[in-house]
Amino acid sequence: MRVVVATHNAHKVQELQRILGARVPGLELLAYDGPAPEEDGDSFAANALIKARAAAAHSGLPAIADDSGISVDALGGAPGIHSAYYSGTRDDAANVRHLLSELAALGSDADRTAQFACAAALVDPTETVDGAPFETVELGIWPGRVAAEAAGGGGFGYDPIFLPDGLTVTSAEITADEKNAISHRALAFAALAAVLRERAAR
Ligand code: ITT
Repeated sequence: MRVVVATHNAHKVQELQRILGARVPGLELLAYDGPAPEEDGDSFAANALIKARAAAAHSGLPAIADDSGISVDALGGAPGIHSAYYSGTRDDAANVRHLLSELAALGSDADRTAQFACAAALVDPTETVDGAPFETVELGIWPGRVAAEAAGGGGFGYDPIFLPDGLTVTSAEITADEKNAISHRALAFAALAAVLRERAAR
């Protein structure tokens, strides 16, 4: 089964290859090289569907997309869907610094509870349902806390400051296989893998 991956984030592509490759036999993931749509949805699910719809319309093939981010309770859920540009740039290190300084401004006893979220969308223009392409979206949540300082060289984005519940190290200090077994992306795309497997078997 050939599926277009509607992301321009190379780290996501790597993780998706590992997560989906192990679960969907015969899956061929193709890079999306078309224009990026405006991500103006008000949720991870809405934005994942916007990206998958654009790639499906452009390619005529089933397309999957990931919209994800970190939400910090004490910051009212920020940066949430704005995670990629929280500091005003796409720079991961600048985004991490900005998040740490926003939390520091709340004082040393601020609640550091946070969660990663990932919406995994599939849009398949080869099957129409009520006149529109088939589409579905799955959500994965990874609970944890924001660390006092960055640690670790693995992963990407906010991984160096995310302490997953149950671990004493950040998600940048565990292996790629460990992260891909328990992350928000693993949960969302494991659920989507079941949908892809069922469709590939038809
Ligand atoms: P595409 O829209 O092209 O897929 P993007 O990087 O712009 O790529 P998002 O809008 O979904 O994607 O933003 C996700 C941001 O959230 C990402 O840039 C990271 O800063 C952060 N993020 C998401 N998943 C993460 C993870 O597993 N580890 C660390 N940070 C993550």
